[in-house]
Amino acid sequence: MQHQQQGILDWTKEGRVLTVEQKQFYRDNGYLVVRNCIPQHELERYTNRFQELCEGRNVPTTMSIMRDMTLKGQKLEEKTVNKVQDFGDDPVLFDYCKYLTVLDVVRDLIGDESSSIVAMHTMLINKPPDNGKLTSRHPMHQDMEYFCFPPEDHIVCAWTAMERVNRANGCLVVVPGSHKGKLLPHTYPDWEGGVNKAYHGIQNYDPSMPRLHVEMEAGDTVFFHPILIHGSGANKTAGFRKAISCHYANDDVCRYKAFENQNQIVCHFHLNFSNSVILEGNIERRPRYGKDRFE
Ligand SMILES: O=C(O)CCC(=O)C(=O)O
Repeated sequence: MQHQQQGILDWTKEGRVLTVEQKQFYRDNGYLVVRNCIPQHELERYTNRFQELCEGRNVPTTMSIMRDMTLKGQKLEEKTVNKVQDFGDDPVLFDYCKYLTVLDVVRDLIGDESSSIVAMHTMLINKPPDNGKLTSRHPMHQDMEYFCFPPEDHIVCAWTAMERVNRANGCLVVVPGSHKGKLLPHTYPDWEGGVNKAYHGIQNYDPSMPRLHVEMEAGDTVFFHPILIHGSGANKTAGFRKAISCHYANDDVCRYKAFENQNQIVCHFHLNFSNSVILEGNIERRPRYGKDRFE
């Protein structure tokens, strides 16, 4: 991790909520599972709100609701929607990004007590039962493919299981330690049944790399580095597999850089802290070539 030497990330120091061992596990493996981060009643609020969004109720104009590619043209409903993206203007779903049990871990991993943290990218990923085409698979990729606000070590994703996730319903799969490598070239995989929009995968991915299925209970959260190679398998069960996620960046360190590809995302949500209490979270969109955050 290149910025370690700058002293911002001190892996030898106990965090606010993480132990030195947990921090070092993240440093060495590029991911960390924290059990019981989000309580069941909150997960139920997010699930209910997702179901409302699928019915088209009070959908913020800034939000994208995406259908599985094999179900294009079909009515929006829980079994056709595979992703809700950019929920910064949704008061219920955005509560997830402000949840302090998550934010405390985020600050331990990409900053410190006084760091200013921004929520950069938000998703609720729904895997309906696979319809036989395996389109619920997510190819192995690195999230930095989509982001243009380095340095990577000051970005982290929090991904919370909204129900039990395991191999059968398509839990996350990670390649431990792969965050120590570089951002690799990505493309759409050449899969027979097709692949969902923007589900890019690493070109010439070597499937023999040792990988791990991250099985978790509802409310457990995996935090992972944006260079970590990860993906998820098909949901082969009859139930849904939902997860909610937010990518955070340390706003004191990360800066937008010139666009290299059009997939990169430009919008972020400020989280203002005062003694660890969130005062407000509001969406702020920057023009593609915004000035002050530009390198
Ligand atoms: O939730 C999933 O199945 C995969 C999500 C993911 O890897 C991503 O959106 O980057």
